[in-house]
Amino acid sequence: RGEQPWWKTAVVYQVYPRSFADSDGDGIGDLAGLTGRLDHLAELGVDVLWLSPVYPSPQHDNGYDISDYQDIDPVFGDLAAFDRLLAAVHERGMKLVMDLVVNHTSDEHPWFQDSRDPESPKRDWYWWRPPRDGAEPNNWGSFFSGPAWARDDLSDTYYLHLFSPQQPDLNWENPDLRQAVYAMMRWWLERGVDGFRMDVVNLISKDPELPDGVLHGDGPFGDGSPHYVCGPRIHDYLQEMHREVIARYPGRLLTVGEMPGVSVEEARLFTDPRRAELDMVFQFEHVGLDHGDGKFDPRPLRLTDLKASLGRWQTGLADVGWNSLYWNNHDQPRVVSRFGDDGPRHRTRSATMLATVLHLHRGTPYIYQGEELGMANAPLRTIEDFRDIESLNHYAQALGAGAKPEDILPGLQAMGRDNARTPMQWDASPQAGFTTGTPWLPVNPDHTEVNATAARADPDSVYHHYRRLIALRHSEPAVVHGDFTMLLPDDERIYAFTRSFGHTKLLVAGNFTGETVAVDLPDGWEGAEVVLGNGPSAPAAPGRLVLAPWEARVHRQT
Ligand code: ISL
Repeated sequence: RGEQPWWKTAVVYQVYPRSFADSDGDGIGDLAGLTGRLDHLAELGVDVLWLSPVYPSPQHDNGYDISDYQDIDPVFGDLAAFDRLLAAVHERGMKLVMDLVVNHTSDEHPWFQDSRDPESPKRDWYWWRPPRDGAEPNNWGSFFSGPAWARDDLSDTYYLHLFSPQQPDLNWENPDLRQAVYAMMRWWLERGVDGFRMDVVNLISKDPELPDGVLHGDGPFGDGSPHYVCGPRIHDYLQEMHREVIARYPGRLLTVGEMPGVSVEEARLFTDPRRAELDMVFQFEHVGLDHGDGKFDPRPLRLTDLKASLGRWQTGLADVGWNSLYWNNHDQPRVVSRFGDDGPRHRTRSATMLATVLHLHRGTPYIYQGEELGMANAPLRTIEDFRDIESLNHYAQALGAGAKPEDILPGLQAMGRDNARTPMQWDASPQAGFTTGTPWLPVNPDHTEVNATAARADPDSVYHHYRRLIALRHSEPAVVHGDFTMLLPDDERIYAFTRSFGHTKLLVAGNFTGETVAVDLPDGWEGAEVVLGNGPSAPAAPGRLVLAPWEARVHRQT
């Protein structure tokens, strides 16, 4: 197979710095806190730390609204603290990947402040348009409720914001803007960082005509996505970025583009090494399968849909490209609450089953902080419990449209992003060892039982299972390189597949229910060795694959 890129055998761990570890008691996590907890990552065995944004920011979207790309927000520390973190990561043989948020800046970024002046050379760095009939220039809605346009009184024109009004979209049509972004990326790489996770990077190319979107349902907004999701010049921009930045550091970096709405066909183009764009993308299909009419209208997941979706991505990126594998990030509800069972009886079993199934797919797995402990959704009761701009805006908009709180809250409780953002649970002490002060978002009361200290002491914990999964990936080439074949596509209870590499074959099976389930054992697997399981197995039966509630097993033949 020749020389393979290092990131194919790697496991990435995402840190949401606000919620990871607070060293100074202000209730907000920081770089010194994270540096003090790096052994947790090293002992887990992960290879890469992806750090969510730590740049100066008004924090309207917890740092995804950046007002200075080349500094650290004082709430997290300073550049010296960053350099200490980076050195400590490298000392442990790990790499550090930064979040790159260049679809938009904060409205407080000097670029945007300059751009407000119609005569400024930076005017064209953002999307300014005159009013149409005294109102918004087109009918697009924003991701965070309301129109995608805000009016600036200074020039009586509108600017585009696909997210909040405090996150104006950058105009990538402008070559000077692109060069400024590349220079900034090189500055971080010279400082020693090892790559970038690129926020909504498939939205950076817009059709400059900015045509109206098609209206659907009874909402006021048109769907602008055909005009900015994987827009007309997206591949040009990413190839240019690769030439100007990434190619200068051959073999060293990891790049992953976050891409809502990306298709398998497009992902093949983005991740084909011969095209020199990105190493991998985050796609969203599998985390949209339990959405009804929008993400805040949840419906139960059908396991057959999950298998069809992930199976299609496995096949689609088998010969060219590479998958990224994730259940969780800072925008998604906790997977044990979502696709597993977070009750006391099944939490460990279902969390470890979900981990096993995901990590045995072909691709690079991403673990979101606390996932390795089986952390669950937050007990968010009233709207006062929410902090996230997306949830608060959705609530206000739905109330305004006449909905009642009791109709809006269940969707927010199930899907709201604050579920993922409660503080990391280090121990059973009152603030879970996260802070000595008052945390910005309350710690989950279940931390008395679900925490890193307890998990380390228990060989059967979710934590030790993740550790074993990572070790298996590092020692068994079939996990990294093996071909993927889905089994039982029509079964609603068991997720099963094989991986084969040379003479080695793995059979992976996970029970997605709270009952014992038996299916026919595929030919040739009778009596095969179990290389990894998540607890006591159901009694075996000849010719049958029997799985206890939420059981997962990896069998191997050589
Ligand atoms: O959760 C979502 C809204 O319904 C997603 O669509 C999410 O907004 C989208 O995946 C983009 O996410 C990224 O960019 C946002 C930021 O708020 C998210 O935290 C970030 O991951 C804007 O920068």
